[in-house]
Amino acid sequence: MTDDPLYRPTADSQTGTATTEHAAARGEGGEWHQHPGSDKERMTTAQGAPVRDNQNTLRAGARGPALLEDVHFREKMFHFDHERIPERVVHARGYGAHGYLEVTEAIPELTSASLFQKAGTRVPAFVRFSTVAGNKGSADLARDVRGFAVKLYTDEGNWDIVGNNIPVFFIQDAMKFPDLIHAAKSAPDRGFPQAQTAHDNFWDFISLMPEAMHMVMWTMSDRAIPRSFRFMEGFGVHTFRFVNAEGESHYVKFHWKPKLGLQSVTWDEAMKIMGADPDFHRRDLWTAIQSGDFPEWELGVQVFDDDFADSFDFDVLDATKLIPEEEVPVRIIGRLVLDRMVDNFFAEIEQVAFCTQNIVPGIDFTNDPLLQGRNFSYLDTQLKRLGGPNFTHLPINAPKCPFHHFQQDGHMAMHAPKGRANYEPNSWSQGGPRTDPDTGFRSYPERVEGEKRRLRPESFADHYSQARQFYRSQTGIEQKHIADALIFELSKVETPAIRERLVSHLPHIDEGLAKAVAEGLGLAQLPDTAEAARAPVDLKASDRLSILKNGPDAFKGRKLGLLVTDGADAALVRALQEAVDKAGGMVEVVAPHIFGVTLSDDEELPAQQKVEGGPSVLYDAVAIVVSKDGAEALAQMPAARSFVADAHVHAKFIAYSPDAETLLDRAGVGEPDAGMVRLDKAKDASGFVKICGALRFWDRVA
Ligand code: HDE
Repeated sequence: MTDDPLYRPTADSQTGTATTEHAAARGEGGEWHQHPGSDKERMTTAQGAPVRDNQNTLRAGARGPALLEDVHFREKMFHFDHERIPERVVHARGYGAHGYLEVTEAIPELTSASLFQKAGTRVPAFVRFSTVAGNKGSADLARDVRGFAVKLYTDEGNWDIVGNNIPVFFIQDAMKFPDLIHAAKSAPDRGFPQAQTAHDNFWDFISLMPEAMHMVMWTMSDRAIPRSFRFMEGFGVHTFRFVNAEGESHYVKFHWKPKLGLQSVTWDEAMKIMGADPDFHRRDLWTAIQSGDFPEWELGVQVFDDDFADSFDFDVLDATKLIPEEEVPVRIIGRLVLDRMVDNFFAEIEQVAFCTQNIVPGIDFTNDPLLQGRNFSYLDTQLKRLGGPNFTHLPINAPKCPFHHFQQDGHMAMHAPKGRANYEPNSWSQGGPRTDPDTGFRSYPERVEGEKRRLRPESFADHYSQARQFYRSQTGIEQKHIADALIFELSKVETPAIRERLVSHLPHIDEGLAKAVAEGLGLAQLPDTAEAARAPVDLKASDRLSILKNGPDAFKGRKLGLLVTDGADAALVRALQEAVDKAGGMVEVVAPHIFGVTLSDDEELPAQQKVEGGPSVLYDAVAIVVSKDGAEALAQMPAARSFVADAHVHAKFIAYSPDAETLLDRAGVGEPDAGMVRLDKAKDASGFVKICGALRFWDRVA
């Protein structure tokens, strides 16, 4: 055997006449030996029998029929046939990573949760990000809500904060969830469209559900097309309870704030990214973590009491409402760092089972009817998806603290409890675990009374005021994106009455928005305004609701697409690489050939993308450093022209070497604006990277 990492089939392995003897020692027995990438172990069947030939079935004669007694073949094929489990009914497409939560501020006065007793406490964490509507194989950039589910392995049990990247939800009562999801997913008769809400069923349902209007503003905003998981906020959505050691309770809403600031793509980019790299978000997370650039979020809490809840304009139990940060500031109490990718996608990302019911002493639920319904749904869905009640035995789901109980048996039980007692109380001295009345979980003894009825409280009736507040808190360009998104989506709706019914809600939110959408749809006049259960009121605008008002002003964590050709100015290329590196960003080299180019100093520069596979939509900013001949050649290539034209249309910052002007010209880019920087000298590079911190030159498209 050699150390050659590449497997080359030998004549033997193709004919099956002999197999290579592995020198490695036999397995120790009863253990699954995991040596990532190692070829030193002997291949066996699942039962541990050594395998001689993994290429050919057992046949009667070289050209004869396959034999039923080929147990190796049958076992292998049987297992393959059962490799898939049902995908999640929502949030099927996801990606995740390991990390930790470090508490930066202790809050024992608010909660007895063990992790919050001392600053500096670290607990392991696993996070799964997801899209909601699309199937497992859909694309990352669908216009959709993103799941932001966090499992914290505390020393008093697992605590799951199963949140989203949007702080409110479409519906107020869990009873409506199956309808919402049926309407959003592919139509049952035709099985399309996939991973999008731009179709009749979704807008039919939504236009009949005024309570969804606030959430619709968020999903039509750029929040629904994040640039990456690393640049989006997360929210627990519901109001939860903190309970301290004295049994006192405060209400709490959970927030995750990305250290790198907020950023989204434009819709035109999103559509193109879905073609160029359907895995754009998962690749981004993978690359960042593998390169040691660990994504980080602050954990923040909005804490308030009954007095605030009673005086607030809305019901804090209504998940279609948020509490503006200007009214209850977010207090930062921790940091979440993702620093390790999974070893195995299926074992961890696919099998992780989040349940809103997983809380720990010191945390409790409120009566939010959406949360109450979720507490039933998540456990139920895991049973179906993971095939039995023992999914908590899977390493990704098992607590990392000691756990002892009398639950037993069932499909795939992996624990083998010892001893005679499997019930409690018992009087055996080795009788197993006992409950602890002092430290055991205690529900907050909230007083409840009322008639048993199916009722939506009056306090949930204002469906438009916060939608209006959200819209009016956006910058002009963000408002335009909301209108454009509504026009796009409703233009895919085939039934005119549904389009009009949706537009009839918009005047409650904003007259200008209603007119822009009606005009964009070609409606001759605004339809009659929908009846409102309660007339909307003007609320104070909240800057925290806008992405652009909360963007970063640095290129850290971002990516420059560097388009080069043979003969490109080596000093300039190096200066750009250094400046981006210094800013904490990444450079990806795009060239006419994947081999790369030879720079002006005869040094070779390897490429990461061939120009057809590396469109500018994959980058936050672009630089074009080319020779005169190179520019001429690129100008002949449609992909190179699109690279430039798209970067321009998407308001990106563009740097270019003087020789690139031919290409800019041929790409239809007009007079250079302040977002386009001609790099005459290598030392201009750092200035360019500095202005890239603004991420987009919006003036170009405003
Ligand atoms: Fe979920 N949701 N959901 N959801 N949800 C699921 O559980 C459900 C809601 C969220 O990465 C399912 O394990 C109901 C709000 C995330 O594995 C299911 C209702 C929020 C994930 C389910 C809601 C979420 C899920 C499907 C209305 C934000 C992915 C697979 C009452 C606060 C977790 C699964 C992961 C997944 C039910 C509404 C977030 C069917 C009934 C609101 C991030 O149990």
